Amino acid sequence: MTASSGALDVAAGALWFREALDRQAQAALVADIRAVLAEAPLFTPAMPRTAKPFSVRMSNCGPLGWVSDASGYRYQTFHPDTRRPWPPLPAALLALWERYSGFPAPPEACLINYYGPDARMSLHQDRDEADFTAPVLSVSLGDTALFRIGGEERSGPTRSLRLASGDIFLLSGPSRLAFHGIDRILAGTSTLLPEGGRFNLTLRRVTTA
Ligand SMILES: O=C(O)CCC(=O)C(=O)O
Ligand SMILES: [Mn+2]
Repeated sequence: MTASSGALDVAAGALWFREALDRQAQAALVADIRAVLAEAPLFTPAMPRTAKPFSVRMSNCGPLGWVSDASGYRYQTFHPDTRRPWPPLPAALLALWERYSGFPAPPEACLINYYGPDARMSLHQDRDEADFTAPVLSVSLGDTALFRIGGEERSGPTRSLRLASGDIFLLSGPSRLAFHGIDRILAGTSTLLPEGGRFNLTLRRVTTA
């Protein structure tokens, strides 16, 4: 298949694959993520300079992981608390990248976000990577999220989408640097996670291929 077959074109290069993963595939991914988190527990990132804590908790797998603390945003090879290397990328995530990314080189990082019922993520661009020709591939698991997406200008128009469990979203091409964020989580909309809330996984290239 081509990268865009079956996708809803939200904007040029912003591709929404609704219900890409069935319940069994979602549950298998959750098991993979729980195994990662047993080695690399969720941590609470903080804003650069102000050190204000994020409402989203995070971890990573793959050779590199994204972290944020008072000294800034960056990718690094190890967990900020345990100092141990990030666990490897599960095979199922590598397979999703191969199927949906349209990019020849494998992902180097998977950022794992966990949103409790009150977590949100303000409007931002993903721009800590060296190569914007590679897409960012996002997988949603658990409660539905109100996702906001605009263009390359922070002040430009935005639209709001409901990302549900099993949806895949690709920020690629002209939308690779689109502003986006999570306004809120719709608690109780999924039974996938017994504890409630939402995992979002984003697969990224970090270096130039
Ligand atoms: O949770 C989401 O769907 C988006 C996450 C995101 O934008 C990020 O981690 O950079
Ligand atoms: Mn992002």
